[in-house]
Amino acid sequence: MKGNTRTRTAIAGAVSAITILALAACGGGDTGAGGDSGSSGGSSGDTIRVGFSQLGAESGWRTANTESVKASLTKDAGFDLTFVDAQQKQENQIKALRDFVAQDVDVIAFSPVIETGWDEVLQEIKDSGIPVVLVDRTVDTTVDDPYVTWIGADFKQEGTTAGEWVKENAPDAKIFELQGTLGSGAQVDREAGFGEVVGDQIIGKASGNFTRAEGKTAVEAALQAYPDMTMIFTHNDDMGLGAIEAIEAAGKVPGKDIQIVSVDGVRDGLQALVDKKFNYVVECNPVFGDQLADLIKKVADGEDVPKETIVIDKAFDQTITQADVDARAY
Ligand code: GYE
Repeated sequence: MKGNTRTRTAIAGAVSAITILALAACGGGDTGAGGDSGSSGGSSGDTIRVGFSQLGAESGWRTANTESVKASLTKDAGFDLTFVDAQQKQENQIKALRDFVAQDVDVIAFSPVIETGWDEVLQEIKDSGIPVVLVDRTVDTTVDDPYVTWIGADFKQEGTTAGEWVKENAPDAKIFELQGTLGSGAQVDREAGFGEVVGDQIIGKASGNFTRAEGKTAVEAALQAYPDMTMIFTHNDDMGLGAIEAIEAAGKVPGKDIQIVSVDGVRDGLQALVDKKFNYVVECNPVFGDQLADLIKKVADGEDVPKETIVIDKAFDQTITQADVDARAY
């Protein structure tokens, strides 16, 4: 049901405050309850077998997220990780999830490429008794209580933050919206948040599937279809970088003739901001492997975890410096 996604959005603010405190407590206070992995109950002291279905490798964000997950779920940290890349295909993810059930892993983690279409496999996982940790994107399902915990960003807030910058800095802009993978949590919620603030300025939309190549193609077509556009709101940096190529090929100046507002904040995106080709970037932080590892450990041990952990984002304008970009870890 829609409930999962909508509920998450509605209580995001309250949950993030609670979660930040919880994370601070874990980071600093490992001497107590969570720290003694050798002697307490559950799977403490044992290797935790994790099946992780990553949705793809479509963007700089995704690459950084995969690296972060792999760097945290290591053998040394007590994990036996099976990592499967679904290449942005839901059927590949469903197959991977069924394989994890057959392997009887301790915990299944996955980042769903789109929100719907998971009912059957989520029910199968539930029947197997294996706990699910949902990562990054969200699901929209009829299955009751489909996951133990979710970690990711507040996509709707990211869209709202982008919209507020536009409202303040370019209230007359005619905007083309470059959408991510249609039906993905990141697309649905960023679009909703942005639309609530500056929906009346949008003159057209099309999807670039979160990739640079498809973003470029979509903008080539949009430049023909909407010759009066003065701004692109892109749901990620990679598509925005493709947009730069299309705009320059059409003899226009990105960042001036056509402003670009983006989400993610990967190094190439921030470089485009320093180069004045992007105008504003809302961060979506992909580096949460350590928090994920913590959650998975607790889930495997049967400890209580928050239903949601919201990863904190920032935003950048053109005052960012080259030194800031060079210091970026991803
Ligand atoms: O913004 C985009 C990636 O789900 C937050 O997916 C993620 C999005 C991210 O392809 O670059």
